[in-house]
Amino acid sequence: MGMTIAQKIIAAHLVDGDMTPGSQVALRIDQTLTQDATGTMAYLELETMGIDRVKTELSVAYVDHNTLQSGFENADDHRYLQTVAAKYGVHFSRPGNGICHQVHLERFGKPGKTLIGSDSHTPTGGGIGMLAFGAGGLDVAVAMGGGAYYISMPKMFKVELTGKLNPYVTAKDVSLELLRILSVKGGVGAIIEWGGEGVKTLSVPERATITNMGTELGATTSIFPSDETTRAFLKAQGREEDYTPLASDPDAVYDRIIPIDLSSLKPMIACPHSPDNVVSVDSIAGTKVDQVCIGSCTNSSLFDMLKVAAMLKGKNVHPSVSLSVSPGSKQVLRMLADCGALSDILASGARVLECACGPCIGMGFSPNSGGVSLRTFNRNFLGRSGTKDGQVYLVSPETAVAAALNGVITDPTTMPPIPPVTMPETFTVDDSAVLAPLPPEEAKTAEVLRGPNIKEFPKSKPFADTLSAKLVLKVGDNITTDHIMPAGAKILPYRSNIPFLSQFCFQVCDAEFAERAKAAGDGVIIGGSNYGQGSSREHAALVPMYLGIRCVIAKSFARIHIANLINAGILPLTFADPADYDALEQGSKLIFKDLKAGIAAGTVVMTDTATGKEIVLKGEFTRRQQEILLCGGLLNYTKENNCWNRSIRH
Ligand code: MIC
Ligand code: SF4
Repeated sequence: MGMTIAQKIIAAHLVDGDMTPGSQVALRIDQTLTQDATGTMAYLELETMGIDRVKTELSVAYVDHNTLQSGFENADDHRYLQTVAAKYGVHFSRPGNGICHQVHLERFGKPGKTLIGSDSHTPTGGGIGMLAFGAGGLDVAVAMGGGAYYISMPKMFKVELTGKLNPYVTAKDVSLELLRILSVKGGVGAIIEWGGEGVKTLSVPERATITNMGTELGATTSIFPSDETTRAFLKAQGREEDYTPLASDPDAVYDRIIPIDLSSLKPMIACPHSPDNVVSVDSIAGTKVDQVCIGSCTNSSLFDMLKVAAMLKGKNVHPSVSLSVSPGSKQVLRMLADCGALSDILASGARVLECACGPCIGMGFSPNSGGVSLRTFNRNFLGRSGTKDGQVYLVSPETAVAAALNGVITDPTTMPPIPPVTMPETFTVDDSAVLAPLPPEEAKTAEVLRGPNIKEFPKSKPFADTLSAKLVLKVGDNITTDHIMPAGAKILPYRSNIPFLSQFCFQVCDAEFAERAKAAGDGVIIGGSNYGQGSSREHAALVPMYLGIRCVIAKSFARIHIANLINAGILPLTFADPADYDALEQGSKLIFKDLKAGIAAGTVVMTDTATGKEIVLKGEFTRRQQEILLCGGLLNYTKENNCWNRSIRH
């Protein structure tokens, strides 16, 4: 039987397991990336593993999230990351060089290779045919140490593209349309492959926008074929030798095929507060807009920025709109400057921000109270912008500019035409902001510099056979990691300080949660479906663990978050009968008996002392996951078993 692209890459990297959907596979990882907000934890974890140097083909540490430096904290963390990277054999991309996913695509990604990154949008690399996964920091640390990456073998979905996008209809609209069709949980457990005749009409940056937003579908990852368009992109980046063609076999079998006719699409918009709350732009045209933000790892390529500049050229931003533009990388910014497009953007009245995540993660540029903000980003979760009652909509760069010029939501197809934007034959290549690691001999004596912002890693405890715990929080469906552990300018600098962070846990849903959880001792959280969707931040597991949470029971979990819970030694269980969710009340005392046998058997029985009812819970853990849970988390397990050496690279 023929294979899909993803199956071919998995087969070529399989260290352990069989490729039947749902069973565990262990993959050899060629490349890793970290960013600063998750990276400090990942390198602290790497340091405890007792290895001298990373064992991947390439590892890169980016600084792109925490670039405000409103106190010593970020600057200290940057210095830690720079020195730890130099010592352990990791390349360091300096602050200002750009957003990790954009820079990695431009300078390092390779078709056919595996990549894991401590950021959920790592699948952006699928735009050039990489098999790229978002993961928790600890999984990335283990991969840097040469250990395998474990996933449950995904199902294969294919989006069959036909036709060609019309002017002012974009790759972002394709992503939004798929979110409309599938919802934020529609991709869970699946890899989404993009195929069909329509693929060749899409440039690499357009493909990368689409694979980037596969994360919002909950997909394990997304991938495009590697073809002549990929070759041309790599050649223009001065690295044609990294090209390998990749295609699925004609008789490859997919679990689901979703047809999309590119010619029939319209500009789309995701309304507050979920990326799948999608309607067509024309259906809400005329809504007043206060702010427009262009950038983020989804839409900050040169291709996007040139279209933005062409639309803004000779015009002025509407007086009631504040427009920000953040180019995705130094390469993009320099090329905009060199061709004069930057001048067109500046002349329009836009505020040009640093090449970083910026407003996407609430690092500045929060909207006014109740303000309507149109953003070319990938997430519009409640409160993420830094303004709790801000109304954030997700759009393409073209729809964003149309609103910035008119002051109201505007269907961009009604705007005057712009000349077509083509990909350059040569990009400006300047890797001077990527610092190479020290040679091994020098690295041995090099010092890693740590500031007072870096606090001790919290310790988890192994499970006893009986657990008596309080139900400290009950929440509904689609709880995001932004609810569990918010980010933003006020909190993000403390990503290496779990005790400080803990006071903000679940603050968006329940301001008293942290105090209540601490007072309860051992605690349990009850969630609805798709619990933990969104980011890869392991802080959304480490902080609850620090606050005493031992178990999360939900209707279903998001992929990266469930892995992070297990890694942190928190037991994730689902209801055998989802109706049991309704009967549980916050404040109840819950008793779990025969836990060890239950974890091994995949069924745990819990008594709700408020009603006396016995509730059956499920947790189908692999042998390795059972051992991790029983050790009290991956770090304990890895130390006890010296196991990154077990699943070492072949
Ligand atoms: C995000 O977009 O939510 C982030 C910030 O990039 C996160 C990582 C983090 O929380 O540091 C992600 O997507 O994984
Ligand atoms: Fe940065 Fe936003 Fe992309 Fe996350 S989604 S990596 S915060 S730009």
